[in-house]
Amino acid sequence: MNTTDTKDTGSEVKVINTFCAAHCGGDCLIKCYVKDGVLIKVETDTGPEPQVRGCLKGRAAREYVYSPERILYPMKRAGERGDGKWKRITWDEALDKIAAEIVRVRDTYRPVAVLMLPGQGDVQILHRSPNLMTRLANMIGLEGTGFTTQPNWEFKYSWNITSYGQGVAASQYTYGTFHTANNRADLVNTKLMILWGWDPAGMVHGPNTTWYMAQARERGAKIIAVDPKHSDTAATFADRWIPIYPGTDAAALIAMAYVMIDEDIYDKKFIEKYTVGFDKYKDYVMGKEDGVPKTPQWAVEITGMSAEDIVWLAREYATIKPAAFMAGIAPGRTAYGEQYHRAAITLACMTGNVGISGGDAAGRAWESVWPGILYPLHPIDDTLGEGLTGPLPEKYQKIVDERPKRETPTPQKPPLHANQLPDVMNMGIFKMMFANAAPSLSMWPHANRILEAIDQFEFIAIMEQFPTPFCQYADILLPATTFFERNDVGWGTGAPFVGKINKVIEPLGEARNFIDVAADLARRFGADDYCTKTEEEMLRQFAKDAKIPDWDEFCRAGIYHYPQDEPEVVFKAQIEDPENNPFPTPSGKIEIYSETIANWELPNFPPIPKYIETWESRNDPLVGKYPLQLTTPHFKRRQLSKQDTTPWLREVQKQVVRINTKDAEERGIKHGDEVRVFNDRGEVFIPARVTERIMPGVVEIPFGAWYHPGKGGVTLKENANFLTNVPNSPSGGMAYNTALVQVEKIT
Ligand SMILES: Nc1nc2c(c(=O)[nH]1)N[C@H]1C(S)=C(S)[C@@H](COP(=O)(O)OP(=O)(O)OC[C@H]3O[C@@H](n4cnc5c(=O)[nH]c(N)nc54)[C@H](O)[C@@H]3O)O[C@H]1N2
Ligand SMILES: Nc1nc2c(c(=O)[nH]1)N[C@H]1C(S)=C(S)[C@@H](COP(=O)(O)OP(=O)(O)OC[C@H]3O[C@@H](n4cnc5c(=O)[nH]c(N)nc54)[C@H](O)[C@@H]3O)O[C@H]1N2
Ligand SMILES: [Mo]
Repeated sequence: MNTTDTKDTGSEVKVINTFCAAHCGGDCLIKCYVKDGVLIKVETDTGPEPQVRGCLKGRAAREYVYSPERILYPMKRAGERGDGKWKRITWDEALDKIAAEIVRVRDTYRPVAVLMLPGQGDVQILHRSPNLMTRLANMIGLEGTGFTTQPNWEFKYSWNITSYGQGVAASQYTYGTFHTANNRADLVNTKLMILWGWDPAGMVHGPNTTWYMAQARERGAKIIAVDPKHSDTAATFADRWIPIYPGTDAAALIAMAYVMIDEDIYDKKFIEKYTVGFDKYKDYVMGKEDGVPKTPQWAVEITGMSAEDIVWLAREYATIKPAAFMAGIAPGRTAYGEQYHRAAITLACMTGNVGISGGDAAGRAWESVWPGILYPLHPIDDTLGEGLTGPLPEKYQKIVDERPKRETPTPQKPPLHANQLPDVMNMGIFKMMFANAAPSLSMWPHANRILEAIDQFEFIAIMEQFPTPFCQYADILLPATTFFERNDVGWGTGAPFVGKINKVIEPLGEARNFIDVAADLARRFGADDYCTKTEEEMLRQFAKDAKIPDWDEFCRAGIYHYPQDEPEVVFKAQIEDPENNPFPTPSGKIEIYSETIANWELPNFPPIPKYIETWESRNDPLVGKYPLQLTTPHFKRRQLSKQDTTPWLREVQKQVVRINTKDAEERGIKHGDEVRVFNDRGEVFIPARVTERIMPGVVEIPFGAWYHPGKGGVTLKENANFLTNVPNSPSGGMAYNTALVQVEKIT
């Protein structure tokens, strides 16, 4: 931490570097100027390269942290649920009440009636709600009962990964791991970049991604975007934009494989040496298996792409080397999205782009080095610090030990899919809920299910930073700190560094950390050892495990870069020396045909990549009523639902439905008109952006909106998740981008 004098007042201004824990993967350095305990200015990295420069969201931090909307005190409901009327109470009153309700509900009904609902919130190591909530549940006799905690979103434990379940499963069963991306810095070495549903100009996707893209382009790389929308990345970087109907990506990729086989322009040596099962795939692609050759013409009707474009793209990818196929995770967030990811990986093999600099393995293009496989970051699986891992009360330990464990995202033994939770809520099994950083109304598909279930709860307590629409249904609200008010550790997404989240200001009002609240609650149940070490002791241990040489310097700089001669290239060892470095699959090779998947015998999860038509596709009879395909992507100026109400950010981008000029004309809709977007699951009221930057037949509403100003405060009217659909893809992944809707002008 630096201390300087300001010339104007002579009072002391401290400069504290901290690390942005926002859930966008930017992982940026935030330089905070603090005077008299107040954050007065925010800058970003101005140090030597590689700088990790913050985006608009991080730089708007002051408006967020000091927002007049923040929940600052414990409060209890003072009107009907949903009225938004509150009365301030003390922390003791609030926690006594929550503890009493847990005991009442646990003992009157059964432990499973207490729903402990943790969300991810900010991305960090120590203050991670799921682990902390699970430990609390374990300590007070709630665990082991099946439904008590929302399954953790991490691969190893969960029966759901909201962001990229399909991508993780595809990578896991094809490569044997889901760490499939090169360090982002390696992008500068590519000659061709295919951005398949990948929009890092909006979604960040790791520190400095667009900076590396700019360098690649300056060196002459060709960039092509395949996406239903002309995204900001396509507009800024791409030589060509090729629109495609949502959920049909596998068909396009399979047709590209057809072209490569038909024209004999694929890398046979690579296929032979490093993969298994290509013959079976070839039989399917060429039509030997089912009598349908997957020609470019076959894919035209399905995808909306022209045959010429498919042929052109296949030739470009097969002949320009090295080429990075950046397989976005949004096309995977569809019904049967696993097939898209598996088909993309297969193309990366057919073009020999795996394990080489400037190439890409075409697994999910997301934070692949997380949690530190390629550099020595403390494995996130063990994120509970030592001070948080003591024994449980004996009578509960047995239940936890006997609980069925799940090791894979296979559909075989689901305890409960996160997506089923709202339906289970509606069954009246839960009688109370304690939520922290909770996945909210703006996050779940078919969100009306949650509103319908609210009355099933006799008691709801929510710990939050902001009074989200979900909070309006709470009986007790608890104020949470932001990451500016606590210490933690974060990490670079696809970049070899670890960040130090430094406490910049004291907690506002009576905001607290969940660890401390959980410890206080556990104490009310007679457990004094919820957490036995201090924040600093635990973080110092993490730093030691992560091989960070100098703790004080780490705290001062806010970041530690691991020395690297050149960017990591994933699977380099497997490609250069396969004898000694087999892929971590059962066969030791890349499994285009997967025996593991075959053994599941699931009709919609074939062992080779295949195109499977989604539900609510353009051929569904439902198009008579709801003719438009809806995508619900993330939003540049928000972090998921967070910061939706930050005024500076609201000025940047408006929440709208994008609709193509042709579709708008047919409906008499003009740019800026208020429209109703609806289907059988719900409706959304939102202004229209009439544009050529989305293809005809597709409309887009970014998810995460919860606030609509000027209409009486909090409303949910722009929330895309009233329209999305519930079923999961076979891997357990969410299908947020598979839904049909109609749009009409509000007259
Ligand atoms: N600014 C910001 N950054 C974020 C986030 C945020 O909320 N805000 N969220 C973070 C999180 S948690 C995640 S998981 C990631 C999400 O990152 P992504 O999933 O990559 O982001 P999206 O914006 O949903 O989608 C990216 C692109 O995919 C396109 N797309 C949608 N459906 C399809 C399809 O079926 N086929 C094809 N070819 N393209 C399709 C969209 O039009 C969009 O241009 O972003 C992270 N980064
Ligand atoms: N339709 C559609 N829906 C989607 C997606 C999509 O693409 N389309 N994407 C999905 C994806 S990839 C994701 S990751 C999820 C994310 O969905 P959510 O988990 O709901 O994401 P957030 O909005 O980040 O966080 C939820 C709440 O946590 C609070 N919070 C943040 N930090 C803290 C903290 O330290 N303490 C406490 N107590 N509260 C905190 C925030 O204020 C916020 O209200 O959404 C999913 N939903
Ligand atoms: Mo996500």
